[in-house]
Amino acid sequence: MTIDVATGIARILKQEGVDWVSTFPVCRVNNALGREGMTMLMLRDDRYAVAVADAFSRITAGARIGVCTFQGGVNAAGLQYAYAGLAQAYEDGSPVLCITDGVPAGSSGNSQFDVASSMKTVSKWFGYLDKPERVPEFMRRAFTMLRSGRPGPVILAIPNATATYDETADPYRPVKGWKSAPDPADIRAAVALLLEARNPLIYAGEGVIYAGASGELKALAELANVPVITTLKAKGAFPENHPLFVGVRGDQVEHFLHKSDAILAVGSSLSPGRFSHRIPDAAKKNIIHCNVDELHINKIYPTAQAVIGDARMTLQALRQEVSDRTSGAGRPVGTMAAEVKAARDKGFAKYRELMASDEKPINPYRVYGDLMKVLDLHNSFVTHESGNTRDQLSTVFDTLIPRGFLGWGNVSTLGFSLAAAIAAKKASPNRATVAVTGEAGLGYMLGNLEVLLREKLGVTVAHISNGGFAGYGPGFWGPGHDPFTHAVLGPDEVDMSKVIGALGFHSERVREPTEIIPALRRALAANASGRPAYIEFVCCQYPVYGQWVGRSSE
Ligand SMILES: Cc1ncc(C[n+]2csc(CCOP(=O)(O)OP(=O)(O)O)c2C)c(N)n1
Ligand SMILES: [Mg+2]
Repeated sequence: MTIDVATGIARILKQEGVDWVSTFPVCRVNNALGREGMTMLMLRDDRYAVAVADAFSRITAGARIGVCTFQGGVNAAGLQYAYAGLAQAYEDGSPVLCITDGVPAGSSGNSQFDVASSMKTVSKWFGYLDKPERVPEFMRRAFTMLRSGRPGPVILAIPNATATYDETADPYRPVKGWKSAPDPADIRAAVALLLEARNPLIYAGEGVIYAGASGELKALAELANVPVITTLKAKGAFPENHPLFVGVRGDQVEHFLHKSDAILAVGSSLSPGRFSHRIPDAAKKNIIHCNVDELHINKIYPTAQAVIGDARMTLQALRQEVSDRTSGAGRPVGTMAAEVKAARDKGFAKYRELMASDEKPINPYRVYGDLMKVLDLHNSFVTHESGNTRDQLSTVFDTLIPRGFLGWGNVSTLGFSLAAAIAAKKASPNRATVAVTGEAGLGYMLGNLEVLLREKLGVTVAHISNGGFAGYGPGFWGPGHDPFTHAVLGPDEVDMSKVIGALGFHSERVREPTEIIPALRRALAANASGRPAYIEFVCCQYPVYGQWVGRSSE
């Protein structure tokens, strides 16, 4: 059977379990995708097309691969605009499949912008389909990379979507994805270091979520009786009401990081970026680094013991070894849980007060505290924006299930929260879904709000409206950090609830702390019938939150 390239791609995507594709037009594979019955989720810009698919891969932990298409080729306007989304997906290691038009044969070198070299810097693989009959080969290779090893985006450029090939010559079989188990000798050495440590600490990264290893993480932590911190991107990998959970950031995290003499890092690159901790006195600690990718070993800090392999198999093997060495008893329980509780109580004291605050304008922590009261934390999705909402929520928001909260952003590209919320609704349509944003994030998402109405996506956008760009405090405000690039029109000048209400959202503006819970309930009720909601919480400027250890505030 002779078919065209675009139809071949559409059929293979269906074989791979893909039933919708996010897009911004034009891309020459789109019509075939539509003809083959693929649901096309059309966003309002190319960056969002990438970000929604990217977020879908993150939220489903790669179990369902997000796929997007956007314009490329000689007129690569879409691709150039999508670059921000691609760079973020690459930075955060998200297994998203991106399909774009390729520069046709005979047209290379015509434009100023070099597609191939730019795409190579933001992808695990950039494949240029130079012959139509290579469709099955390229798709096989793409899905192998998307489902194996360290996650990252794959970009396929299709220079001629209507060229034909024989579909029966190389029949496509779906790709499973492969994992590797760690070397048993490394497991033994790692557990020896762990058991001889006086103050070990588990540092869990997003690899735990991608490996579906939250249960194994909990089992190891409990048997070895080791406290746990998670990275921003792994928030929720460990239940945050567990007696061994220390936090993502805050004074208690600082305390345990400083105190530790061994760090068991699992599924984290341990890269001290803009939104993660440094390991204090790293040279004096034994760092046991469990990772799927050898490129992270000895990357920043000296690795005392590496364990390379899948996080789930690694955690299973570590737990078994701890059990074998301790005749099933694990490390003595001692007072660890009490110590964690005391440190958390101390670290949280001021935030707990703020979460009950009656002050006006509303303290943002009151919104977060009330949000936790309204949501079923076992069946909801919350995400943050770049700026104070990230820093505050990652300090206090209790996450009880993996991906009940999506932390994101090794670099944090404003506007991603709405894309994440759209993807969360696609992944779990019955889950209450809330994106918490400041005004900068809101500005980036305004154009895409129509998508929620058109697609009947019951998402709530909760706006912490404080009339200024805060960003990276402390001291960002007014005469503080960036005095000339701070103030924007705030709630006294513009009523955003009217603006967004006129679009068709259920919208409210809340000034009274006592109105937060009723307003959230009304928004979630509107969401349940497929209507998106926007609530503007008129808040004070309050740049207070847990710090990243070892990073001076800028
Ligand atoms: C694409 C992009 N450009 C610039 C930044 C830098 N940045 C981080 S937060 C921020 C302003 C945030 O202000 P707002 O949304 O009002 O949040 P607030 O902190 O006030 O709650 C800026 C400009 C970014 N994160 N992403
Ligand atoms: Mg603001």
